[in-house]
Amino acid sequence: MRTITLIVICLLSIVSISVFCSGCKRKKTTQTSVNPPAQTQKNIDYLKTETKEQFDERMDWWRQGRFGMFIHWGLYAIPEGQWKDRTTHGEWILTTGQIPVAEYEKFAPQFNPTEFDAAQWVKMAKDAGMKYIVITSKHHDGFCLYDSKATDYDVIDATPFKRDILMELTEECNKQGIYMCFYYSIMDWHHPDYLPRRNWEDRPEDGADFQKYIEYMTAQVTELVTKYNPHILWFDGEWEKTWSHDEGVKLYNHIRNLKPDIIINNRIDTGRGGMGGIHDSRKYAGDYGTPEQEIPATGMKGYDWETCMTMNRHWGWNKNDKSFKSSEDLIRKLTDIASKGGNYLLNIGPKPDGTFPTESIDRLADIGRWMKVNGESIYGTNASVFEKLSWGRSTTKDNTIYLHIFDWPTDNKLTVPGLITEAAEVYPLSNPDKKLAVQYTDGGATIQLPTASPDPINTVIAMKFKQKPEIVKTPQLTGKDKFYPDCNVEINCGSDTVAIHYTTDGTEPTSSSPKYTAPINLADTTTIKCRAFINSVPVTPTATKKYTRLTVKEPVTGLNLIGGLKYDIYHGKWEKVPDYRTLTPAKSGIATNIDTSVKDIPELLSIIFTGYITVDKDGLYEFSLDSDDGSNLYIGDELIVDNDGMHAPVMKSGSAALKAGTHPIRIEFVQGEGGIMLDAYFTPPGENSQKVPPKILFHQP
Ligand code: FHN
Repeated sequence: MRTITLIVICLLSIVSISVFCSGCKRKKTTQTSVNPPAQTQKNIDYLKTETKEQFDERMDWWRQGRFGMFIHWGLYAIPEGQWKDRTTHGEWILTTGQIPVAEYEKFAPQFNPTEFDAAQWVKMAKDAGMKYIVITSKHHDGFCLYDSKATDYDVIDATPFKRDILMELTEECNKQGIYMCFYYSIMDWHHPDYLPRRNWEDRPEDGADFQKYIEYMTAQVTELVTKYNPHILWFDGEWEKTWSHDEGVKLYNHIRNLKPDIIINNRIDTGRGGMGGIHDSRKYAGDYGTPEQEIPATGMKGYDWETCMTMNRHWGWNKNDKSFKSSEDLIRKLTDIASKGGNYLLNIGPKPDGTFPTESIDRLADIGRWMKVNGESIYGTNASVFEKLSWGRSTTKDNTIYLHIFDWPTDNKLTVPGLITEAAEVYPLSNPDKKLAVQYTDGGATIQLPTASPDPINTVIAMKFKQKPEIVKTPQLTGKDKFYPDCNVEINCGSDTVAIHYTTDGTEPTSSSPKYTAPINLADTTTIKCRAFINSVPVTPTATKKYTRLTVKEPVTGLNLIGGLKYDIYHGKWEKVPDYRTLTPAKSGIATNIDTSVKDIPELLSIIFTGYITVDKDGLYEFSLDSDDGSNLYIGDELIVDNDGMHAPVMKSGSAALKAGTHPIRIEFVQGEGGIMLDAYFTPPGENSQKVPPKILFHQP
């Protein structure tokens, strides 16, 4: 009898370890979520109330830091990228390997990274010159690298390791002066209430309640913030249709009310705009843009942004992936990003034993050696003041310009185009005592470099000025390229001390052409060419811009109008707006707003809105469509906004010249699979951009 009892007890204990009920922790609580922290929960809408000064103060340490370590670590490290006969998996292996959740859970008892050493990890980040660490607290697989009260699918309850990895890292970061930050995935392939399911898996959707999942996620985010006090919450996995802009805003404010100075990336909301990292036309929640595996060609003017990037091809550990970027490539990418005003979040995928890949360790050490000498040319810098430098990049800080030389000039003479202010001193950061000679000519400077490059990867030269240096740039012409009835054009080249000469007949400007002294008024279609001169010597390329005066559209009269636009919905799968004249609508009616609220199915449809718009004054109207997927806007038969095709949320605009009165309008929308969104904005003459209000939309009965 005794033996049988013992066997039964052992069996029961094995069963209880291998089957995880997310949302409850057998040993500690029967609740599906933690109690909210016992504190007065304020309810401030930070998106509406935070001032620019407050925002700048909150972002300052991050802007100073410029460089961080990303860490993707979890159960997905156990298979090391291999599942059955495929060896190219990474952190997505549950999905890319189509591993049933119950099967995937078996990795948990194998997770025992005995070599994990928080002090060593943090020191490697610090020695590499990194100022913050963002680690996956929970990736898409739902497994938590910390002691969560909301689930037993975590490192304490589900693995033999039983140590709170995030707490050990947090304590070590606090000790070594590194900002500890957490990645958290909204998408959760493990939690029974998360939707949608993977289309290949066998777990039923019946009974799943996404609102319950939101409560679970909110509880986890709350415990992460209140127990570990992270400096950033780095959200991800926001792109599936069950997550919404409204939920993103709500969660953003919830977190800010818990910890007002925390920074939150833009993937908490739905404004990421794909891998480009930011949807720059509408205020979404989130403090900075998150381009991934790419560096925006000209940065993101007016936005904070951070490029996250792998060292090889995988975020999570893959033992077969040896395609690590070189240290030179990584240092130059860091420089390129900083020269465009961004941060660099460089990823490590630790091994199952808790060590970093050797290749990563070597690159961190190389980067650290470069940063030790040149870090001041990265930390707290702003984007380059130059348009393009053939030999490298530039960063700026206060009255210092840093020149990052990738390609050493064969004659050892470095041309700095457009610089017309003399520097007080010029020297290599690797040898500040070695002052360099500079020659200043019209519209530029030439630095006499040493005969050999001190650092072939990137030698940094500092140019220190007594006052803000003046840089002459190719003249910029203001104003939209379409106008009505007239427009004023301003020209700027970054300096008030040089002459800009221009023409309006399409000919090349010379020093004898009219000098720009005040805005140029245009009443007809005109091409302006302009160029900067010093002592009659041209010092910039010529800038050209054509301004087109639109033909004004006369209103239609004699109509019997009723409020609202007619709409027709067509079902089908298209890559662009279909030719709906050949189709039969599945549903028709009258719409008050131009949006997708009339939809009768969630995806694979097209909606056509037709009717009239009534405007109260003559002038130029800019229309914009913000949509996921495609959309077009016509006034009469003219296509004004072309935002067609399958894409993440993106806004496109166009202009029309309208006389006061009523004009025919048509909006076409097409939706593939996934996220769905349509908003229409317009900017009447002399007003700000605003949603097209229902009161100016009509149809004929
Ligand atoms: O799906 C994730 C991916 O696994 C990884 O975490 C990257 C890192 O930014 N984010 C998502 C893909 O955009």
